[in-house]
This record gives sequence, structure tokens and C-alpha cells, in this order.
Amino acid sequence: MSDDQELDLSALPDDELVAQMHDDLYDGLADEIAEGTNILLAREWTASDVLNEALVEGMRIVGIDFRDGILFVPEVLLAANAMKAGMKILRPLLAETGADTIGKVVIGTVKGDIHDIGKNLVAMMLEGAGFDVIDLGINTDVDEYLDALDEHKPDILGMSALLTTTMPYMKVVIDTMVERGIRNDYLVLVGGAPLNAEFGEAVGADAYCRDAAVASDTAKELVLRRRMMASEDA
Ligand code: B1M
Repeated sequence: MSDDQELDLSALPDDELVAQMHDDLYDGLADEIAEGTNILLAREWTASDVLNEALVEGMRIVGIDFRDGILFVPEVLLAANAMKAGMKILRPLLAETGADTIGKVVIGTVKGDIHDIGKNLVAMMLEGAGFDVIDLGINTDVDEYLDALDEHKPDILGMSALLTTTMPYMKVVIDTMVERGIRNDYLVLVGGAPLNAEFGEAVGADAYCRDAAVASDTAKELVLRRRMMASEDA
């Protein structure tokens, strides 16, 4: 629309800019999302405030209209691309850390599932907390997870699922780890919108993480606790 093209984002006050970014995300306008992200950062917003208030909130609105049949897959794909344009700018800021590496995480979205925005956010927050992150991407099957564990010997395996039809695959992975006698060699964290703590417990994970911040706090806490227990046993 010509009105939108002429809109000077930098002239908008913060609240109007954020509302405009929600609209731009909805319309899948990646360049505008990148521009809005840079403007908010230049106004000294923290990376996590930009992420949560402008991007995640915008995607929440998209999710509602997707659920209600107002938006369809192609539009939501564009919105996801726009979100990624903002996340690309935020990534180095969220991953910025002076801390030494505190552990290693292998993470991936489970087989049958191609949603990766939440998983990518979790990976960024873990990097920011000082973890080395090996990201297996989307549609990850049990062999890919287990090969990565073997190759990278991480402290943590993280799995993401956004569909009620794909979340049971987490149990396939954990059960295979049990069968192979390697389950207790790793901490297993699971997350994704349709999961909850009961599900995490039922599939045999060490913890369910509601969001990326919880995932990073939980990862730090469990790795430190495990190291303390190991040093007490030694
Ligand atoms: Co899809 N989709 N989608 N989708 N999509 C949902 C998930 C849905 C809830 C939409 C809806 O109906 N309201 C619905 C699932 C319904 C259900 O199963 N109950 C749905 C559907 C049905 C589908 C398709 C089947 C649609 C179709 O084809 N008819 C299809 C499935 C494709 C497949 O995977 N096989 C599909 C496709 C797509 C797109 C490709 C168009 C696109 C994905 C693009 C991409 O990811 N690159 C898409 C999107 C964008 C969504 C919504 C709108 C947004 C998801 C998102 O990115 N949220 C989503 C609606 C919604 O969730 N409200 C929807 C933002 C993100 C920051 O949040 O991912 O929840 P989230 O991640 C959070 C936490 O969950 C947690 O931390 C993250 C950050 O705080 N977390 C973890 C996530 N993973 C973690 C891992 C951890 C820890 C925490 O490990 C330790």
C-alpha cells in the first residue's frame, strides 16, 4: 500500500512503532520489521524487550488469526520470515556474553515438525547464557539426535515441538536413549507451545521449559546441580 510505503517508522513514538510492527509482521514485511527493530534498539530498548513486545507479541496475534482461519500457511510463512529478519538483528545481542562456556546443548525440532522460530529463540538464549549450541534444525529423527549426542557429547539434549501430532515423538527419542543405556548421560529438556510440565514428566524428560528464558535458566541450574553432585560423588 502506498500509505505504508510512505510511513516514516522513525517518526513514530515507541507505542505506535510497536503497534505498526505488529501490523508489519502480520503483513509479512521483513524489511520494515528489520527497520523497526533497529529503531527500537537505537532508542536504547533492550534486545529482549524488542523481542518480546514487538516480535513475539506480533507473532501471537498472527497465531490467533491462523487458528481462526483468517490467515493461511503462505501468509504465516511470510510473517515467520519477517520475524526472522528481526531475530537476525537481535541474535548477536541476545547471544552476547562475557561468561565462559558453561556447557554444550544439542537442540532440534522433532520429526514431522517444521516450526523453528521458538527453537531458534531458545538456542539464542542458551548461547547468551554461555552454552555452546549445536542446532540440528527441523524435522529431526531419532537417529539424527542420537548421532549428534554421540558426536558432540553435550550436557543437554533439547527438543522442540509445536504440534500435538509431533510432540509424542519426544518419547520415541527418550525411550530409544533408555534402550541404548544412555538416557542418564544427558539432561533432556523439552518445550513448545502445546506441551506442559505433566507431558514433560510423562515422556521422561528432566524438565519442561515454558519459554526461552525458562529454558536458559533451567539449563544453567540443572547443569550446575549435576556438576555439584558429580564432584560430591568423586
Ligand atoms: Co503452524 N501451527 N502449522 N506454522 N504455527 C501452530 C503451532 C498452531 C498452534 C496454529 C493454530 O492453529 N493456532 C497449529 C498447531 C495446532 C496443534 O497442533 N494443536 C499449527 C498448525 C496446525 C500448522 C500446520 C499443520 C498448518 C497446515 O499445514 N495446515 C503446519 C504444520 C507444518 C509442520 O510442522 N509439519 C504449520 C505450518 C506453519 C508455518 C510453516 C506456516 C509456520 C512456521 C514457520 C517457522 O517456524 N519457520 C507456522 C507458524 C509460524 C505457526 C504459529 C502461528 C507461530 C509459531 C511461532 O513461531 N510462535 C503457531 C501458532 C502459535 O503458536 N500461537 C502455529 C512464536 C514462538 C516464539 O513461540 O514456538 O511457542 P513458540 O516457542 C516458545 C515456547 O514454546 C518455548 O520457547 C519459545 C520461545 O519463548 N519453546 C521451547 C519452543 N521450543 C522449545 C524447546 C525447548 C524449550 C522451550 O527445548 C529445551
